[in-house]
Parts: sequence; C-alpha cells; structure tokens
Amino acid sequence: MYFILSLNCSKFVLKLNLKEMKLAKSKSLLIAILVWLPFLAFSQDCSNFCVWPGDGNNNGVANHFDVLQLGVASNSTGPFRVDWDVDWDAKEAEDWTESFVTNNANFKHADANGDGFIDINDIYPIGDNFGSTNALFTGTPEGNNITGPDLTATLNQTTYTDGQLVTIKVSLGSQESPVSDLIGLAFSLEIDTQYVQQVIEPVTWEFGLIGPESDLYLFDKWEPGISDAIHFAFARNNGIPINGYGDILTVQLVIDDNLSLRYSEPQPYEINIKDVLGIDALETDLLITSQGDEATLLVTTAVNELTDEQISIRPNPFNNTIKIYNKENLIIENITVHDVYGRVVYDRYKPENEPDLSSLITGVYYLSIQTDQGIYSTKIVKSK
Ligand SMILES: [Ca+2]
Ligand SMILES: [Ca+2]
Repeated sequence: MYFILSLNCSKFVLKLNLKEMKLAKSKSLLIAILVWLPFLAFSQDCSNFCVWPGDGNNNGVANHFDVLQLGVASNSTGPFRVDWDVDWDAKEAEDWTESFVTNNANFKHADANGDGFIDINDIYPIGDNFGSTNALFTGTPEGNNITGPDLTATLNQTTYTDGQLVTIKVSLGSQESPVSDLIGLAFSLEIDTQYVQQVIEPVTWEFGLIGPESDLYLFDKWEPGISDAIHFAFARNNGIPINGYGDILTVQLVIDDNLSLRYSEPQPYEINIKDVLGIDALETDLLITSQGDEATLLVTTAVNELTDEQISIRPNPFNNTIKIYNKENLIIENITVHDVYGRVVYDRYKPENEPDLSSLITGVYYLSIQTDQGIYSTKIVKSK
C-alpha cells in the first residue's frame, strides 16, 4: 500500500505514515485503514492530481506562462487545500469544477496559495518557484517564435557607449494590425547581458493599452547571472479582453562602463523577444509575432579625464558621506568606488549629490565619476 503511494506522492505518504503510526499505537489500525481508504485510491495518481504551487497549467514547471492561467480562472473559487504552504512540492488538493484547455489542467492548479480563490496572491508563488520543475516537465517550448510586427522591442538610440543608459520600449499591435480579444500575454526579452552592467528595476509597465494596474496580473522575472532574458507576463483579472495597440512596457539598462576596456572594436548590440504566447479567454493561441532591434556599441579610444577644476570631492578623508562639487553642472551618469584590490564596493547609476559611503570600512579607495563630458577619478580615504 505504501509502496504504490510512494511512487507518486512521497510527502503525502509521510503524513499518512505518521498519522497511522499514532493510531496503531492506540490499537486502531483497522480504523485508520478504513478512514484513509478513500484517500488512497484518490492519491495514486498524485503526479497529475497534486498541485505544485506556481505551476498553474500543470506542465511540470513554474514560470511566467502560468500567469496566463490566472487570467483565465481569475476570481474562480473551489475547495481550498489542507496544506497552504507554497514551497515547491506536491500538495494533494480536491478538484474544482472547471478545467483549463491547456493540458486539461484543473483550475485548482492556478490556486497557488491554496486558499480556494484565484486572485493576485496566487502570482507570488510563481515568482518564488520560478524555473522549478517536477517529473511532468518535458521541456516543450510553451511560446512561439514567429517573426513579425505584433510585439516589438525598440531601442531608443542606434549607438551606445560605456555606461550609457538604454531604454527599451515594448509595444503590442499597430494601427494596421491591432490585437483583439487578448486576455493574457507571456514572453521573454533577451538583452544580451554580456554588454550590460545593470538592469534598472523595477521595470515600468505602460497602462494605455493593457488597462489600469487594478485590472491586471503583472509579472516580471530577471535572474542576473542565470538568464540572458527578462521574463514577462500580464493577464487581465476581470475577464474583459483588450483590443487595440500601444506601448506595454519600458525596460532600462546600463551598458558596461568598462566596455572600452574590454573591447577594441565596435560591438553589435541586439535585443530580441522570444517565446511569445498570447491567449484569449478560451486559451486560444493568438499567434502573436515578435521582433527585436539592434544598435552598435561604440568603444571610446580616449577617455576625457576631468580635472579638479571641473569636479571635486569633499571632505577627503571622509567619515560617512562625500559631497560632489559639480562646478560646470555636468550630467553625472554614474559613480563607482573600487577598493585597493580593484573590487567594486559602490556603484550607483544617477547618484545623489552626497553619496552615502558609510558601509565602507576604513581605508583607501578609488572613486570615478562618469559624466557626459568625461570621467573624473580620484583617491578617497575613509577615516574612522
Ligand atoms: Ca507551468
Ligand atoms: Ca488563491
């Protein structure tokens, strides 16, 4: 009996075992078996039956595509489950009355937090368990990669250089080809991270087309060092689809401020949208196409070194904060502090005028301030 169960739902077996042991102690093993008999039959197909929090479409992975199920099942109710934990393992749960078209998954799978209601609280376990898989996972791509103008990512310039801010606009549909009946959309934006120093978070959703924030499930996931892409999804939470065209998202990032040290030739910089899935309320794949953009990363041959007459730092030595005296009102883009071992100990894009360096330990540091007119570098000393 235990063997059959353990094939599918080990956590359930553990709970069952413990409960039965207690009952056996009180010499009521027979009663225990009778009590649990319906659940034994019930849980034998646990791999399909159990809910894995965040895997709304029950395909064995929690990711941004599961946000689409929240849109389809938004505000639905059903039996709550006993185990409200949202950690990534199998939770036994009673079926709800409705099922998704996708994978024929029961609506209960979208109830990530197990409270018997589909709402915004079910989006957080998707992020927490993002990328986690179980035995159902096959690796089958969930989105499409069809080239076309429906979903476009556009760069704000054709050239960039060291430390420059890049603004990427993502827009959906066009006047000639608006979207229709869209209830949710999931996609990934590849940002070619080898040239990127920082992604400015949070990203900015635009609400002209997709509706006010109060009508939406919004999801983005960026895992620095793990993925070359930022994963996005939105879904309507009131069942009312959107129609039309417009901007949906702005992402800003900063090009590596050591670009010219790392490369001697201009580099192509590409952004792409991949794995797009847009659905209507019936979960029909709307076959949304996508296209990216490209620019050139210019490397600077000579960095213009700014003088103490243009920028200065006081006090030096300092205790907690330093003040930047920007005598020519240059545009300060970035401030970086390295320790004597060359490690970055402070890095701020568009820093405040009095950077707080109180977290640094006493010692000597090298500070560089990047402006629109060149770089100012100086040695600074943190005193006690
Ligand atoms: Ca899934
Ligand atoms: Ca819920």
